[in-house]
Amino acid sequence: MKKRPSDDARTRGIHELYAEDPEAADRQLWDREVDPTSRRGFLKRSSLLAMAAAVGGSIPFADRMPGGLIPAALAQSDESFELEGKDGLTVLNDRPINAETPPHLLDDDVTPARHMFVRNNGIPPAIEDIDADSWELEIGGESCENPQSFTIAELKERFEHHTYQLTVECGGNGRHEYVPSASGNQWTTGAVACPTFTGVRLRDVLEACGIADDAVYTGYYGADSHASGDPDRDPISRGVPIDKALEDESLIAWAMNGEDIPYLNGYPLRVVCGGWPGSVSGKWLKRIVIRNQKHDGTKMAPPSYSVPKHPVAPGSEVPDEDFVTIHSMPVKSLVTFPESGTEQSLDDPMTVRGHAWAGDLSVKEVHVSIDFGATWQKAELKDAPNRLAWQRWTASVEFPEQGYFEIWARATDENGRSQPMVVPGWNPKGYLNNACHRIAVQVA
Ligand SMILES: Nc1nc2c(c(=O)[nH]1)N[C@H]1C(S)=C(S)[C@@H](COP(=O)(O)O)O[C@H]1N2
Ligand SMILES: [Mo]
Repeated sequence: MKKRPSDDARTRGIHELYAEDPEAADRQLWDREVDPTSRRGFLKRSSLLAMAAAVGGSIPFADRMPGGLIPAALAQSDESFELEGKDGLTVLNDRPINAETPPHLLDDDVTPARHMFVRNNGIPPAIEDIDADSWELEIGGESCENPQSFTIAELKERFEHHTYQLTVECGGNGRHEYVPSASGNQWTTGAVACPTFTGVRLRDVLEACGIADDAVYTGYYGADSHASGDPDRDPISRGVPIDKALEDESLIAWAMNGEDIPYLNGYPLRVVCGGWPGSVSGKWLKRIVIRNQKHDGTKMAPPSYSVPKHPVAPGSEVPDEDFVTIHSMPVKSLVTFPESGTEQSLDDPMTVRGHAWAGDLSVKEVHVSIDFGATWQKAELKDAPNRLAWQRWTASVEFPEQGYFEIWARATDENGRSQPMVVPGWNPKGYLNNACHRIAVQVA
């Protein structure tokens, strides 16, 4: 898909680096991390968008700002860098913008928009270029019998509306714990959320456009552009096997928690396929293709969103043919209350709670431990409000004496698989870390 040509300051310069050494340019753009507490070097190659979001408004003279300048609004403030519309998120990278949610801010049953993480692979469409009224979604591809376009109003009018609460977790959530470390955003635990999404079934729309007998896969294209500014490159274009696309819960959504989808989460339209790596849920959705082969868009090929077929020793080089694409995410849980570091009185039992999820499966049990996994007590676990939503768990724990304790949580899926207590199988890109989450408690 052709992208809007980029002619502004944010991409000048990097073009030349791309021409000389595309890999080095990619590394610079994708892998640079920001220490959110220092802000040193924070805006070196930052986009106008990130800067505007950071200072809380547009910057009329942005094209005159020297590279590397830290806006005074940030340099003179002690507040940590905040994204507009997001509250308390930790920014891992500002170009592209990537921000995760501390666990205690994920305590709500339904994740509020302000607490949903942001994972951008490229530069989102400029907000002033987005017009929801004229936005068109195109359906095509070689296995589409009757390609068509729909405005959002037409989608709303022609198809039944559905609302589901859906777990979206980045495949790289937990990456920071792998040794040797994998390149990419060093997500800790916060690249997961479970808001509600409202839209139409992907199935209904694809069926209206005719799914040919040879259809095996779908692919999406969004309106964001590649960080290099190259209009012929997509930042990401992934998809799912046709069976996953045709599930009841796979949506083309225009609303999150009953409101417009937040800009950074894909306004005005996105696809959501819960339980799979977040990367299959395309934001700023412009086009869906029905494919007669596995989709071959950007970041479909290994090592992207792929893991070795067989366990490998940490640090191994894995040839492309030994990778498989990640489908369902593994069983996992979070302790969302209390916040790690809490002080607790020895006299009182403590309420602990969180969420558990298991990709396409449901969670059967959650256990908690206060003695580093030596003994476990069963938590109360609720059913999910619908398939592919996380499940609330709660436990009451009593401490035997004063001192430093950790609370560990471990979920088990319907097939009997549990979370590992240590970091699971190393893989080159650091995906699928579902090790038990733990929090610290001081009992006095
Ligand atoms: N168009 C587009 N869609 C995208 C992405 C992107 O960069 N561009 N990132 C993907 C990835 S890797 C993830 S984990 C989810 C994150 O969704 P969120 O940013 O709304 O939390 O969006 C996915 N969809
Ligand atoms: Mo992701």
